[in-house]
Amino acid sequence: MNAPRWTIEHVELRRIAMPLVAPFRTSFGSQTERDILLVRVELSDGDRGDAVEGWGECVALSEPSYSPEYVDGAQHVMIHHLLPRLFSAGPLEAADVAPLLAKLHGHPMAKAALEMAVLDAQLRATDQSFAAFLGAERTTIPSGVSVGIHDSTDELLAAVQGYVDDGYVRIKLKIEPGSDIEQVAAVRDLIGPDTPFQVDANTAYRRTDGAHLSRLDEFDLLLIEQPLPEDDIIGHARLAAEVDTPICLDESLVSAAGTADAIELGACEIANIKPGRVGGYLEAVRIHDLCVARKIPVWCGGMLETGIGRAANAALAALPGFTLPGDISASTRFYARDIVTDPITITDGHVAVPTTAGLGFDLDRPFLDEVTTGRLAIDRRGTVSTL
Ligand code: SMG
Ligand code: MG
Repeated sequence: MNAPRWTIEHVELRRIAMPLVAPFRTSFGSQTERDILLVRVELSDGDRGDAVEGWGECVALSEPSYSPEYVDGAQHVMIHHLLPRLFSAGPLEAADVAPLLAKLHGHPMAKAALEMAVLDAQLRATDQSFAAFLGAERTTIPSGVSVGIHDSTDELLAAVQGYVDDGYVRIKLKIEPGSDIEQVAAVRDLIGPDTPFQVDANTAYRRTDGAHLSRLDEFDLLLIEQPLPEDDIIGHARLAAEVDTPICLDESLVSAAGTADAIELGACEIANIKPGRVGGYLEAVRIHDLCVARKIPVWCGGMLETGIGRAANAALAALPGFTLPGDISASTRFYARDIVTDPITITDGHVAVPTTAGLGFDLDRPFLDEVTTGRLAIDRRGTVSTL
């Protein structure tokens, strides 16, 4: 193995505002636009001297409602804690980022975005696609869509019909107490018995809801995602014993070690892998590998990413253990226009795995500038300046 040879010369943190095509409601709140933090790094290569650019996307939401992170906090921890460690580390590569930041607790989404930017730059510099780097051989992946909670069943069914018409091969429905059994029955009736269908509660239920959630068993769902609070691993294990539909964890899985424990305890029959939630794509691969070894099916989750994050997710989801369709819907599912020139599209219900060098996207720079709400530059001495 060659010694790592990249030096982070310069970092830019860019905030963009991306309106959603329609509000997206979950059990924890409604999103109408995304305030997204992008990371741009410039790496220099001691041998050649040319700087190479890479981009990462931080998946933290504007409020700490999905997980403890939020976008202002992610930006703060990057500037004041994470970046100083990376700048002072000397030559590195993407695999070094997580270990260099490991002594700082938490903040997986902020850490993941930094690792992602270094990875993108490194792959571009070595002219390698992310899929090739991962050893992923599939060239297309099945595309699932996540459908929010709607005010009425009629509106919900109209939305689901639209996604079925778009060709999505799997429907995921957000649920919460009071918007679950009846809506699931109506959607199952609409899409018929053969369309893969699953639900996501985003922690909205309690341990005592086992009998209620068992009522979902008759609808032949692929899984129930994160019914209980994220720290309630034993509760999920009990629910998994009580309910026939497999229990899948999302919010609860924040590391490979924790995932292994949840599986051992019987709390995680299926795993949703989200690189941001677990601290980066490389940890996501470790979780994939351990799930394959334990025969736990995995699928790739989504955080309403732009074309940057979605491209990387599509490559990750091409690994062989991703046997269930992920939340890798077309860019137009959430955004009228994306910040890349090659946004994710679906053909016959599938997404093409990117093959270009880097994470697999090409920025639409004029549009990126249009949606930019702020830019900060951070140099190797830690000086922050507004651009
Ligand atoms: O990116 O297609 C997407 C959204 C998938 O439902 C989705 N994500 O809990 O899995 C989840 C949610 C988290 C974000 S909700 C704002
Ligand atoms: Mg989820």
